[in-house]
Amino acid sequence: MTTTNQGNPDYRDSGLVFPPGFTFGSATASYQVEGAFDEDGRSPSIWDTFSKTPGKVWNGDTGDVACDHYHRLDSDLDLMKDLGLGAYRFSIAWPRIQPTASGEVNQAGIDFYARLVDGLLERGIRPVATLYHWDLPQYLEDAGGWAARATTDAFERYAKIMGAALGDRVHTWTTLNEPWCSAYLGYGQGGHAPGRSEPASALAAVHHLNLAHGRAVQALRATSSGDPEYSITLNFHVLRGVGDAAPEAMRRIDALANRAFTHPLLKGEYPADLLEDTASVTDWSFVHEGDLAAINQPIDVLGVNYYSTATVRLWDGVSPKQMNDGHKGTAGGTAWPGSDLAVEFVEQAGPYTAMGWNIAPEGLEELLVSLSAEFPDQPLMITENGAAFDDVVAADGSVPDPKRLDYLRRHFTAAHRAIERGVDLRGYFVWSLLDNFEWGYGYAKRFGIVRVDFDTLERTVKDSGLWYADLARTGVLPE
Ligand code: IFM
Repeated sequence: MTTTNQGNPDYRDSGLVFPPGFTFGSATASYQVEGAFDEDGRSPSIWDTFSKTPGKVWNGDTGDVACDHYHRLDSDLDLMKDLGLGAYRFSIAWPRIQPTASGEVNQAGIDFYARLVDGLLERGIRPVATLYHWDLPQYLEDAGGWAARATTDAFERYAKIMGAALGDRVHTWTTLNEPWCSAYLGYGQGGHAPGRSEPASALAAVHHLNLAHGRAVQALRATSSGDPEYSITLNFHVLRGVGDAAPEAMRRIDALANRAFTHPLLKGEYPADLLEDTASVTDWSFVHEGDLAAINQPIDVLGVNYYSTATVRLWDGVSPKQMNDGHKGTAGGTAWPGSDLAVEFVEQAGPYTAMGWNIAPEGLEELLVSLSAEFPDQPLMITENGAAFDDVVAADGSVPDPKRLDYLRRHFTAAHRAIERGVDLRGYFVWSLLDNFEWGYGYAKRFGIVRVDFDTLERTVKDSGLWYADLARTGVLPE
């Protein structure tokens, strides 16, 4: 690795050389891009239900059509090849695979993902498949969702099916994407599907998601006939604190948001302070004997999603603010209505992306270095990083997006600095390949390095996509 101008305080380096074999990929998720919501046997997920509930998603947008990726698979695969991607991270829609409560397998669903995986391999792109990126079959939510232990049994059965179907060809299995969001936004804060605001259910969901991961890794290992790698993707809170009690505020959120996942997954235990902090909400009796050993499976890579930092302050009892994932300058938070755990997420200094998230590449370097210090034998992979901005199409049809390009340059610089500091970072997936359905924000927020015109569904590679193609081909951070 060599650097030309390392040390630029703005993290705006160029000429940095990434290590040989470093993976340059891009990512999407099923509900955000596929569309074809009721085709070939797919049944509704919690996001179909949620997005069709008035007032839940901006503009009433849904994933019914999304990017129509389901019908445009071949041309999207060609696009990935043109961009020089080394790997593509996608997710599998569980309701396509097991559309009914009987659990019967829908072959048409398997066939779609087999075509996707084969199409990637034909083009020399490694398939990185996530089993769960938030589209829980609605029938499972009706039976209790992630607050119910039975959902982990169902997930294990689903993992077995996918291991047997694609485990000869998938390069990396990822069990879950961002279980923090599934548990806390879905069952605590309520801004994501299924939209429940039940603190005790959110903590039960944390445990059941952790358990589902451990069981799925074992199920995938037992059924995959190839030699895939195993992983999970977490979204970390890189914390700053304000006020006299800043260390305490940071400790509480670190326990809830970070260590509630890393410690059971990688150490086989829940942090004692997490159990103490949440004692008024739950007694954690949903943790059964043997669960922690089941959760603590060796994984080949830990997926790291990073967008921005979060600044917290202990609630002073005067101005309780419900934490949410759209508050200006925050990276999201955790709602604990009615509990004494309240920590406010306070506004941070800009600049901001169109999500209102602060741009802080140094937080990525800090996160990678701290994870590597705490888990020295655990290789890391950035499974999501990217930015939403309000793009403007130029008169010639091109999409100049200098702010996204600058954001990416600064975060790739941060990743490179972490590597130089000894972090075993294996690759980087830009979020996202395509503009897509951004959950509660519908189609209002564009994260793609490829623009999607949501009227015509036409794709246009943005300037950031052209820049990324250069990086992916050469392994050198371009000018
Ligand atoms: O679009 C999401 C993705 O589904 C999960 N991680 C964060 C992205 C941007 O909000």
